[in-house]
Amino acid sequence: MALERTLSIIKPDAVAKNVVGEIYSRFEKAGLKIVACKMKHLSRREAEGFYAVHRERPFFNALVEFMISGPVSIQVLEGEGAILKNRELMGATNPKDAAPGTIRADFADSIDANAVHGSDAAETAAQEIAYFFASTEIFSR
Ligand code: IDP
Repeated sequence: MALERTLSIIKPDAVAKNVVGEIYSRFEKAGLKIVACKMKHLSRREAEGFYAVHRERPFFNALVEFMISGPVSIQVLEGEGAILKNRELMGATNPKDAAPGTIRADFADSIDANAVHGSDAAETAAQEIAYFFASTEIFSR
């Protein structure tokens, strides 16, 4: 498996629940290394730009409102097969469908407030990482 990087966001609901460290710990225990991180309160423009692919979806406005409702923790995770590994740790988009022991099963309240974001493919990972981090802010091994 290839060494990959993926973008992870701990969303406002999980930051408010004070489980940032618990979620970081799950990444590290799964062999993912946090090679960049920052906390940020997204502007409307930043959230709309990040989720531009969903602009035509009925939930777009609610998603943006939620993402700007409080600070988020944004990180780059690096490791073998990091993109899929992070998606497995996260669990299904709707926490009702998320497998037991996944981040969303344990910490998400609803499909809107679902605790975490993770890139879904290599191309989107590269775009999403560049959206939030300069290359000088990423500290690889
Ligand atoms: P993902 O976060 O699991 O990759 P996406 O389909 O990319 O899921 O959707 C992005 C985000 O938009 C989801 O995490 C969720 O917060 C929100 N979302 C997706 N589908 C719905 C929906 O049907 N209703 C409300 N919010 C949704």
